[in-house]
Amino acid sequence: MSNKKVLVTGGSGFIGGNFVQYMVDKYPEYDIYNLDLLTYAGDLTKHSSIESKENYHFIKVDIVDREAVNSLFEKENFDFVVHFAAESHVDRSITDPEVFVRTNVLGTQVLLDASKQIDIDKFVHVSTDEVYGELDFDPTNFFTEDTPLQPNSPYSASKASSDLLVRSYHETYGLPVNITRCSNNYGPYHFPEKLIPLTISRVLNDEKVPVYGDGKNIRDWLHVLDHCAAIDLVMHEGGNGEVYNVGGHNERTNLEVVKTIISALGKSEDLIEFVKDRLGHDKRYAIDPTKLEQLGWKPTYTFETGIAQTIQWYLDNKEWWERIISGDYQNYFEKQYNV
Ligand code: NAD
Ligand code: TDX
Repeated sequence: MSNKKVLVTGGSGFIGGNFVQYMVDKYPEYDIYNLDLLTYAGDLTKHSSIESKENYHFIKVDIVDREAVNSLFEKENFDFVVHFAAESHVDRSITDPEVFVRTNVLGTQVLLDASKQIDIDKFVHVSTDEVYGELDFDPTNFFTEDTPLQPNSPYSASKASSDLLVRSYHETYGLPVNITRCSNNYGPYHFPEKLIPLTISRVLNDEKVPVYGDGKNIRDWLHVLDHCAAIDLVMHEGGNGEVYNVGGHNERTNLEVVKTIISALGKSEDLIEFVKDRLGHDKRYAIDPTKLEQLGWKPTYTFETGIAQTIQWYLDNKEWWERIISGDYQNYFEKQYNV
């Protein structure tokens, strides 16, 4: 295989971080560049096992900084851009939408402009099933690539906006692109503001777990490493301009997820606390992944094997998440839940 330069934006976050490690290990002949601003969600310590490898490079840059991004692209002439960098937490977008527009919309546009100045093989835009809005509870209804975009939160609206910009750069300037729309990820290095790591960390500390509304909202869970393999496949084999949904048919209510974790850790369901519902809370997400399966992708984790592996990872890596929940994140958590 030939040498390629791969720019991964947001490579210090949850999914981008897993993807950087996956790529550095799988493609020693590629140069992997992790571009990240290191916001509250970015963490470089997770890369201690790869930081001395010759094919790993880190660059601290804000994707909205046009000058810095342009000069980097002129210097490095990347073959692939895999774009994860974003503000990613729905609850934060409800209290502070502005930074979501700045990073997710403007940042994507800056990267697209820089990409069209060089001869790239592919710009892969990592998006989300949330751009499709919500499904009802009819288990035969799924999001397909043709489902209309109907985002309901400022987060998903900013992601849908960036998807449309990516599409327009393909149609207008002929930029080679793919858009992937994945369901909820979970796994190692998931930031403990999100449901699964929040539940694991709080249950381990014998703290109450806030469940929004009646806990009956449904999410479709995918292990982060299955998502990484999907992106690897799409960047190399995806049809130019195509959108691919990513999901493994693992629908669970939030209450089922929380109860599974509590039971695996041998704790009491008294830890569950029903709190006020999220504003505009989407009822159900569920992905039809047929198009990606036809390209050759198949998930390797079931929810049962994935959640067991993830719980074990949080037990083995207490230091990582304890540091996070003892810092700035704690202030956010107290403000969010008035505790
Ligand atoms: P995350 O919040 O864990 O990580 C985001 C990363 O982007 C962080 O490292 C952060 O420092 C970086 N970043 C933020 N603003 C930046 C800026 N202005 N310039 C450069 N870097 C910046 O997010 P995640 O959960 O890993 O999600 C990654 C991507 O995948 C996002 O685009 C998200 O919309 C998408 N996605 C996430 C999920 C999920 O379940 N987490 C599901 C589907 C799609
Ligand atoms: O404390 C909580 N209690 C609770 O009941 C939190 C944090 C969440 N929830 C509920 C809300 C959702 O129905 O759990 C579900 C999952 O919530 P999050 O972990 O915040 O994920 P979600 O809002 O579904 O969005 C995630 O998946 C799609 C990612 O954060 C997005 O970046 C991705 O696009």
